[in-house]
Amino acid sequence: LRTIHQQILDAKKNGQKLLAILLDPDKIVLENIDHLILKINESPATHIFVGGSIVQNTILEDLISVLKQKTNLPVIIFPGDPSQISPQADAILFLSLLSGRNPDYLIEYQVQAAPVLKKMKIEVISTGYILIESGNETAVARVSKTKPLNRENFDLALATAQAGEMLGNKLMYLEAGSGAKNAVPLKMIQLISQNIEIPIIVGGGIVDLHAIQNAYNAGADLVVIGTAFENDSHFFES
Ligand code: 1GP
Repeated sequence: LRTIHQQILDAKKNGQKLLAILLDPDKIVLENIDHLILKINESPATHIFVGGSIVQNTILEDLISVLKQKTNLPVIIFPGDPSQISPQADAILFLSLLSGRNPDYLIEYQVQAAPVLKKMKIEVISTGYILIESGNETAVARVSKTKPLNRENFDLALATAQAGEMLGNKLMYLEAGSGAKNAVPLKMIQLISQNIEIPIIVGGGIVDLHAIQNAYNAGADLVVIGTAFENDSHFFES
């Protein structure tokens, strides 16, 4: 059985682009989940990400178990903090917030999570997480108390991504933040994708199908759609 990481590498090698729908357990009403699942199953999504900056309720477990029962897509935890771990998920993005200088999000939470993850069968995927200034304050910046990278400082963004790759990150996530006014600049995606080997995830503020395609053309291997699908479950039909 191929790991999810291996599947992402294979997709990149074969030029197949990937798409994740991000579900924030805090915003899901489980009673309405059947309709949502129908729409996910009709969509071109290849992965489901589950997580959020602040997940206050305990429906993470319930949500993942429904998703595992009713879709065939791999469910990957995209955690905001170490409380967002579930053995039912297929994998977890083991994030380090490389753009910030808050030690909690660089290593402390990883230290807390490691022994918990070690006891589970879950696949752990080391992922560099780079937050790019988006024109509005997003939850990631607020909750992590870190400053995003300047969206015009391409050299710094590239150096950050390369440092993450050298540290052994298996994926690099370029993030504008959920509900970002401006998505990650296409030229930045292009520069980074041409200068690192590992697959690139891009998300935050991508609100139409055209923008998804542009991100792919710039070099994104996997695009994440959260808010746009949350606001309109018919998003992928237009
Ligand atoms: C946020 O990248 C994801 O972490 C998705 O962002 O909600 O803006 O699609 P949106």
